[in-house]
Amino acid sequence: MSKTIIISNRLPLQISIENDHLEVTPSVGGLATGLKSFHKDGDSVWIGWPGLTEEEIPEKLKGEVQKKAKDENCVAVNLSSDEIDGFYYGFSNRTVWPLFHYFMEYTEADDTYWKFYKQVNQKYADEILKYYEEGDVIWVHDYQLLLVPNMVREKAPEAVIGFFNHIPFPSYEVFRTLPWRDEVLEGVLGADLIGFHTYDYERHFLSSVSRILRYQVDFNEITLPDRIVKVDSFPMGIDYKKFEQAALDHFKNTEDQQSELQRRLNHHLESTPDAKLILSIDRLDYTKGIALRIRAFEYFLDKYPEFIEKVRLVMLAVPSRSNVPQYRRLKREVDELVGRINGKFSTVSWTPIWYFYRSMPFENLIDLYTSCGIALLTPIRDGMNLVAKEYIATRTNHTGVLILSEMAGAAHEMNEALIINPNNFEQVAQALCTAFGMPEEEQIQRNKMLQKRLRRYSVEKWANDFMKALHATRENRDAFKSI
Ligand code: GDG
Repeated sequence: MSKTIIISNRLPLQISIENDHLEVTPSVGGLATGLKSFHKDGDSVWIGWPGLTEEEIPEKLKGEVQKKAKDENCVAVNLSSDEIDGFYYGFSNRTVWPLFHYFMEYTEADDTYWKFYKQVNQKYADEILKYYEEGDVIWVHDYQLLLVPNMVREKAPEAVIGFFNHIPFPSYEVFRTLPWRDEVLEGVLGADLIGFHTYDYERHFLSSVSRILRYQVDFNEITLPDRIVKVDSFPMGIDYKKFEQAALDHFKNTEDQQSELQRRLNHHLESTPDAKLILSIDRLDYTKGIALRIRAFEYFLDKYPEFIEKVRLVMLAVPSRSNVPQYRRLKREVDELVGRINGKFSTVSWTPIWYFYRSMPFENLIDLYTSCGIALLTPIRDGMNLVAKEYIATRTNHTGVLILSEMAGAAHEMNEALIINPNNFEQVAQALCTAFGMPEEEQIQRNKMLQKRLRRYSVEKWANDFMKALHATRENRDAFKSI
């Protein structure tokens, strides 16, 4: 029977060593969270890195890692610490990530990183080929594996291969600056179907293909000498029911079943009339606009001091890529900003920002989503932003206001949110005032519309739509051959 082979840089599980034995925990992050339910329900194998380098795994536990992965229908790719440095922290996160998010000043062009990127992409491709059988469908994910589709195609020309890019694809003027632009485009074009979150990213990709490689592009099809490649947008959804149910269960908790975090959140809400909590959740990443958000919050408190002691920004920043200098600098900047603003506005009974620099268990995430009447998500660039969708899914009484940056892919589908430009502090402050004053009926009306859409375009539908379109390319290929 044919199966789906999913490939992403990281597995949906993270393996670590605790007291000489292996611990398995779920991975945090958009892709893992989104695809997990698709993987769980279907006949698929997931290939990726489990989170430990070859050097970190003691000899006697090596077989055990593969076994733990296999229990979850996963295959662990072995990577050395040099490979992780050059491929992951290097080319993926110092070259592609900043460039694709328009941070050109952070983008490094380093031959060694590129060499590792090719080497590791080949490792993933070889791993796929070990498991690939005729009739299988291969689904490659994200910017760390841009060369994999063509590497697989070279050895398995008949394979049906899909590629999905979870981050933005930049405009041609930005993409063209990459020294290895031809190789990267040719790598992705090994796929039969290439998917993006939005039409804009799709358009940017097509324009780069036509202007750099000079292939013929008709609407959303690229004609290669031997094949046609289809490009389309598939906005990724969430496991709506899971978030909705978690929120419903959360409200059933009796007081002694509540988490310490929930009790603290309740305390703030109960101790001040008209109090509101403003939530933000992101990986600590310069693309997420965390520092801008804190500055905009300062602007808001300066301009509208009547909100002092009434409002609190609850900010969860999940540690990420701390081996990359810009992330370490951002951590310092955020620490300083939070300290300065808390110092500036705090009163004896109140601090304006609650800042958590850690990853929280899912239950606490639900505590935050359900307790905060406003969510303020201000990325400078974001492929989609699943947090925005999760926040709306957990608002089971339909109240709450989402303030969302227009630079997030999610803004295209979430018109009922208050859409802002994160660089415009005045606009952010106005949106916060609007959110505070928004009548409950209006909140309910907006959220019901958002919820209806999110429920329909769930992650399951996203994966099925992509898969359906990928299967259809097989038929198109046969038609192309018969011309
Ligand atoms: C990339 C793209 C695109 C966060 N903190 C915790 C936690 N999370 C979960 C959230 C959410 C996910 O992580 C974050 O997803 P995002 O989409 O917001 O962001 P990225 O990680 O940057 O994801 C992004 C995505 O891929 C999918 O294509 O939307 O644009 O950058 O699901 O719930 N989960 C837990 N504890 C935390 O502390 N358990």
